[in-house]
This record gives sequence, structure tokens and C-alpha cells, in this order.
Amino acid sequence: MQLYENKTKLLWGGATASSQYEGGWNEGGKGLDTQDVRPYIKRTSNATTATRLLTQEVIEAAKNADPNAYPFRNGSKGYYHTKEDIALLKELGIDIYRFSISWARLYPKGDEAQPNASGLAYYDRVFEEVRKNNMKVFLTMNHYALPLYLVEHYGGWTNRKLIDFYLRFSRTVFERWGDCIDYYLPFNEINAGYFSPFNGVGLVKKEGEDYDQSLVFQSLHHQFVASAKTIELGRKLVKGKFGCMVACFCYYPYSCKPEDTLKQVIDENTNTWFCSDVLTRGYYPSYMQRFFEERDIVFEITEEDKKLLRENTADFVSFSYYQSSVASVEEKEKTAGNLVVTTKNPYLEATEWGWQIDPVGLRVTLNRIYDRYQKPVFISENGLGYRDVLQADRTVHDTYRIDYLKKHFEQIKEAQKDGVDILGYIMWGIIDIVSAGSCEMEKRYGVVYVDADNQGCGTYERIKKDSFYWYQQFIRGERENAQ
Ligand code: BGP
Repeated sequence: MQLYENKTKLLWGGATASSQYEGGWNEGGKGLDTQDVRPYIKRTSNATTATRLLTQEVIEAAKNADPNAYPFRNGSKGYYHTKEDIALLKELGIDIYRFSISWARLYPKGDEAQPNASGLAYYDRVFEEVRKNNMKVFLTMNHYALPLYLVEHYGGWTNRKLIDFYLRFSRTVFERWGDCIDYYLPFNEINAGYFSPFNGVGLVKKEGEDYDQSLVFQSLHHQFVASAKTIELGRKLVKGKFGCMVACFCYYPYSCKPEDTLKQVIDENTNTWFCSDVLTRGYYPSYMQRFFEERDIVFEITEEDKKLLRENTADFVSFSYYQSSVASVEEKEKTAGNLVVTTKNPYLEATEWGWQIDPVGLRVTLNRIYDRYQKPVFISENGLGYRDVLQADRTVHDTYRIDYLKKHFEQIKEAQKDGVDILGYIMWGIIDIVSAGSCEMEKRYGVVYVDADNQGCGTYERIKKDSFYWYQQFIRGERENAQ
């Protein structure tokens, strides 16, 4: 019996992000952004906290320091390898390239009336190379990197003025490159602002104090409004599709104890679905009423904001998935994950960074997110961060990454059979880049190795890993099967 026919041909892609990839931190008039002041700190249990929840003291220390102590300033030096890198992606054979635009490269302070000509010229080159190589574009308009000037002179996204500054940036993108872009994502992992306020919404942490949660959610709200206004403007100016994105953590209850499942429902609602509900359904979900009341969280939402959110919802929903998580009302052994710490799952293996590898969790997430929104779904980030080793003969045998990808791709196929309308899969860090959580070049995701270390030392030569040839062959096979 044929209930429906899934006609969507899955797009296979790869992703970078300006602050983690470009480097050229002070080239062509680019302004400092929030990622340029995050230092590399040798990993201990709380290093990621120290390097992503910044205080003003840490920011001040960064202003006159050794640039090599700040890995995002070098990234993978993509700024100097545009032609070569996009030719590598073409050789790999991906359908779609996800990348982001550095706000501080286009508007160095963020509040200028006009964009920076050198920034425009750089992205003209990037879009031209991508177009010439016939790849579709999934554009992340803002991927964590906020001009530092907006943080220090406006208070980051706590200030409603950022909505208009962001809209000015968006208009530049639409008018200059709108014809080259297929999918638009206004904000990367918009729920990150809750877990990582400096990275997500540009909030500076006060030494020894927790963040004021009313300011965090006021900032998130301003980003929701900015996203809606960008979609409203974009639909008048360009033909691409507009989406939203959340980091998905795929919560399982630790046991069949009812309280574990209740915790799973609450954690998944507040940590993941809250933001995608607002941007995809167009209104605040009722469960957040209790969440805000129990924490005395108060912030301003105007009637005009509500109208904007209702009338400018996303065309598709996208998410990042790296690992699954566990909800338990009892104290159990913990492990790290993307953005959050979670309870260790005794059935799963974890990476050196503690992230629990769970291909079935991707299928679970695809079913949950599609069932929730009934809108096309994009996997905008997935991949394996690993300490790859460059052999003496300049090869990298990342069989573990091939195994990770193979198992996750199997689950994507299963999810399609489950009836999930999947637009595409975008592998994170397709070329090695600096990790967002721990500022490490040596936490590698790519199918292309970049010869550089956490201190910015190396040739920055690009070297195809075994997984490059595997992914290339996989994509060819997909194309043949689709004919
Ligand atoms: C997500 C970010 C990406 C990427 C990814 C992997 O939160 O959107 O920028 O960094 O996490 O995390 P990490 O780089 O910390 O390994």
C-alpha cells in the first residue's frame, strides 16, 4: 500500500564556518569578533567553559596577545586557499557547500551604515568559485561570530538595536549574492545562546557570577525577531528557502522509571524544541511559561514581535547531530557532548572528547523532528571529531571516520523509509577547521587534513584522508542509484 511517495533526492554536502575556517582575522579591514578573543586552553574538564563563557578580563587580555594563542585567528587559513579548497570540494563531488559569512568582515564594527569593500570582494570570490564549480549553497548567515564592537558598545544581543544592524547585514547578503544561494540559515544552532551565551548571543560573563537568565532569553528573543525579519525581507528579495537550526541532543531516559522519562521530555523541550518551535511554528510554546516562571525569567516580547514570528516561519528545519544524551533524575556518571554535559550511556562508545557515538540516535532525531513539524528536514551538521594522525608518507588512515559515516548514512536511509522528508546531509568540518567548543585544530572532522596544530604551527597543506575517497565514492554511488 502506497501512503505517500518520497520524491526528495537527498543532497550530500560539507560545511565550514567563517570563524573556524577563514583565519585572516585582521585582513582586509575585518574587525575583531567574539571568536578571535577565545584563547586555546589545554583541555581539562572545564577548559571548554573557560574558553567559551568569556569575561571582560579575558577579552582585554586578547587584544594585545600573540595571535597564535587564539586559534580562530588562523582557522585553517581558508582565506588564502579559496580556489584550492573549493576545487577539492568539487573533486570530492558534493552537491552542496555550507559556509558562513563573517559579520565583522562585512561590517567590522557591526553598526556601520555601509559594508567594508574588501569584505565584499572576498565573498565575491568565494561565491564565484562555488558557482563555477556548480555546487549549491547552504548559507549560514551568522555562525557564532559577532563583531566584538557590538558586544562591548551595545551589550550584544541584549540590545534590540542589533536586530536592525543584523537586518542591514542580511540586506547586503541578499542584494549582493542572493542569486547564488539556495538555502538560507539566519542563525547557526540558535539554541546555543542558552548554553553558550558569549558564543551565541555575545553576553560577557561577570567574574564569579552566573549569567542573568532574563538577559539570556531577552537576547535569544531578539535573535528570533531578527530571524523573522530577515525571512520577511528575504522573501521579497530572493528565491532561496529559509530555515532554522537547533543543536539536537537526542535524549533517552536512563531507565523506565517514569521520572526519567519526564526529565527526558522536559530537557528535550527546553534545550532543543523551544527554539525550533518558536521559529517553525511561529509562537512561544506553552511549556516555556512554567520554565520562565519557575526561574523568575522576565523579558520583553511586543505584539509586533509576535506578529512577525507568526507570519515568517521557516520553510525547512535543520539541526546538528553528533551524539545522543541521557536524562536521569539520579546522579550518574557524566560525559561531555556538543554544548552540553550529559549522563553517560552504558551502551555507547565515546570519543576522546566524551561525545557518545550513536548512529541510531540520528534516526530517532529525524523521526522526532519531522513528526513535530511536518516540514522538510536538513541535517546541517554531523561528523566525527578525532585526533587524526598524519603518517610519514603524508596519508591519513581515518577508518574510524569511514565507519562513523557509513553507520550514520545507513540510519538516514532508514529514516527515509520511516517517511521522513530529508532534504540533505551536510558533513561538519569537511576540511579540518578549529573546533568551536574547545578551540582545537587537532580535533579534526575533515575528509581533508590541514597540516596545522593547536598553536597555529604547520604548513597548512591540504591532504586528502582515506575518508575523502570513501565519501567521494559514496556520493558517486548515490548519483548512479538516483538515475
Ligand atoms: C557545533 C557548531 C559547529 C561545530 C560543531 C562541533 O556546535 O555549530 O561550529 O564546531 O559544534 O563542535 P566542536 O567544534 O566543538 O567539536
